[in-house]
Amino acid sequence: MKRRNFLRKVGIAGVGLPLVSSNLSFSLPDEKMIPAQIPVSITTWNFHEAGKKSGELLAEGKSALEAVQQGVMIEEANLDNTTVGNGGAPDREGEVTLDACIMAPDGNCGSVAYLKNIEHPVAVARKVMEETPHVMLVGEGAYNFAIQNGFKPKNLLTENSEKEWKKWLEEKDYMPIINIENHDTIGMLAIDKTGDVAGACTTSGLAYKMQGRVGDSPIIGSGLFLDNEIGGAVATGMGEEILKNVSSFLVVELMRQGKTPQEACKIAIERIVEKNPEYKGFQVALLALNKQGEVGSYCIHPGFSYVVNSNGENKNIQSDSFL
Ligand code: SD4
Repeated sequence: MKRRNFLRKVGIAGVGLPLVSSNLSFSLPDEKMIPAQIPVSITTWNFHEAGKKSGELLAEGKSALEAVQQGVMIEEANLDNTTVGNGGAPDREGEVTLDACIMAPDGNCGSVAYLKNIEHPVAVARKVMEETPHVMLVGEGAYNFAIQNGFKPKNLLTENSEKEWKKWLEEKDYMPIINIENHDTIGMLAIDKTGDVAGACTTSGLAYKMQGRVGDSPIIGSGLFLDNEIGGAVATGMGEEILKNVSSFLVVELMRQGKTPQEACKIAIERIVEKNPEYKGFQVALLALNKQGEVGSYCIHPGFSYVVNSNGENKNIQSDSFL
């Protein structure tokens, strides 16, 4: 199958494209730059439990690094979430393969990709960061490293995900209704009481992807990037487009140049749109937090929302969109 058709036929299924017309109107707040009180965490989509967990840890005085890791691990363990961790949709061979990364305030980072049978890839990514001289381990090497570090192997393909995959094998054009059936990749950024910024991103990637496919989520600069002096950004959506544009890095660099998180996300989404005339066929959403705790987001299609946790409270906010 030609690449373009593959992206059109399969890609949309896993990347948060809502099956709604692009001119659907939304009631959006006028001011999209959300100032939050520090400590703060922001989380892609409507992952309230993850937001709450990170908020509780931050309130206790835990580090931003700990808060983002523990926060996203909630979704890795959530069997109802078919795009992250345990219960994630498999590739077209029926295997669940996971991608994740984590980044610390000192700029250190760790990542795993194409990791099978381990429920918490973000925890393995953190071990890679802290206990190896490397940034990224993939496939068998990542798995062996996890086992050596005490992680237990686990079958991550749930009955439900297997059933859906078999249905897809028969029909090939079945597309889940995104934002309803799927909850998508979790990316999280946090600022702790000391003002330090950390981030994490974890996913099972595109549903029914080709064997060996790795998206943006474990790639530092694409799925996640931060600079403790500036702030951070995370991405969700069509990984191939995020990779091509190194979008999270771009957002942070734009903030470095003085853009607000909202302006930076908008410019980075516009870059993707400018470069690919087929932008209506996929979703990309970017979410950013600057050092002052200001939050912004922008996406191609309407339908992306995110959770801001500060002051013991979760707020779910609809992102502005290009369409
Ligand atoms: C990927 N970016 O693997 C991920 C998928 C995703 O919302 O974010 N879905 O391409």
